[in-house]
Amino acid sequence: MAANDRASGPGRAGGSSGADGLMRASLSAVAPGTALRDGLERILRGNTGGLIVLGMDKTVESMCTGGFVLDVEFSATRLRELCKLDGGLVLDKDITKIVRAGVQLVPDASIPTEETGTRHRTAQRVSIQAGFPVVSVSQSMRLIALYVDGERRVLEESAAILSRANQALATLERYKLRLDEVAGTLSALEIEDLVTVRDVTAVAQRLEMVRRIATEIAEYVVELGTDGRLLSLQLDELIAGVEPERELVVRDYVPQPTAKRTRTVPEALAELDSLTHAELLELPIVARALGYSGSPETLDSAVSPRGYRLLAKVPRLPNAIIERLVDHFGGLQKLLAASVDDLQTVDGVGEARARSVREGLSRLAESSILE
Ligand code: 3AT
Ligand code: 3AT
Ligand code: MN
Repeated sequence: MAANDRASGPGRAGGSSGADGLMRASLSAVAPGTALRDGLERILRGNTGGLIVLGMDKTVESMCTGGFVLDVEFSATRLRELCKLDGGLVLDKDITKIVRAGVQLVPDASIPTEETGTRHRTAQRVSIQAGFPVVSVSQSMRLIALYVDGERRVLEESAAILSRANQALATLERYKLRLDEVAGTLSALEIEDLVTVRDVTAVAQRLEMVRRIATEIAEYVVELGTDGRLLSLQLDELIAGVEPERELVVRDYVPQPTAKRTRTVPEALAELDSLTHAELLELPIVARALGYSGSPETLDSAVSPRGYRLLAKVPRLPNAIIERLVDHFGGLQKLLAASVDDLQTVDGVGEARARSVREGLSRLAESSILE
């Protein structure tokens, strides 16, 4: 039996959607540590082949001819034994049962496929026609391939994936150091009210770069299954707080709407997300994504933060209160100048909280200047 009999059908994965989401969910279903992957490796070692459809419905049913109708619990060893039969196997979409074995699959022959070999041509076509992932284990080429909606991914050995993932992790570490630097500079400039669009843009740019390389590593983590546990821990540690920080920077600096241009926080976040890699390297383009005019002079113009990002660093301050403080004072400088009494005029801020905000901001001011 598999070391880890986790049944994790692609149909189950939540969160992501669309074709990418299905590919990710399917990669996760065949990742090391799953019973399915264990079964596939057994087929490979046994030097037989396999054609396995990961889901059953009317469409799949109509493609099945011959073979046997089964209703047995899925296990790696059963998968391997049943693949000794000629023909394909059909599992339920949660990979808990084997429902057909030894079937000849007859997908629509008009569906284009660039594969050669009847097994792989069939796998690709079935994945398109049925919409379920299909796995082929090639006997002649000794490899496992996953087909999702016609797209083919060869499953690699963990060692190969890990070596690429570790390179990406080293890059992430470098990016993160640089991000911490520019974010620290921004805090110091905010305290002294000396921020320019350039400083903000540099932080937004670095946040985006960190986020992108982290997404890449997260995909390796999915593909690695249980072999990616350490990688996953390292990733989580490196990117803790990055996603909230990104939103806080945008909330602090998205320009006030004017007649000429308006940009909401979600719009700015989406714009940043949609920049190409080349665009991300150009500060004026990043500034434009944030909602500023993209002209080179804009980069040197002065801006002031609303205060969300620094208030978020004050311990135990609920979001609702942060919101009210920013609404009431309208900017970080006014907040920094506010006395305990001034702070108390805000709804929901009593004396104790006013003191803790006052102290929190003073501490931030001191530590930022020291940097
Ligand atoms: P053997 O008695 O093992 O030769 P079989 O009926 O068990 O015949 P297999 O399923 O093992 O056949 O298939 C063997 C090869 O026959 C695989 C493929 O290259 C070829 N083949 C089977 N069906 C087709 C088809 N519809 N069109 C082209 N080639 C086919
Ligand atoms: P290998 O790389 O040789 O494993 P292939 O694409 O060359 O795959 P073959 O034509 O050699 O495939 O066929 C190998 C086996 O694949 C034969 C049969 O057991 C299975 N197979 C091929 N086509 C189908 C199909 N339409 N439905 C079920 N099983 C199939
Ligand atoms: Mn062959």
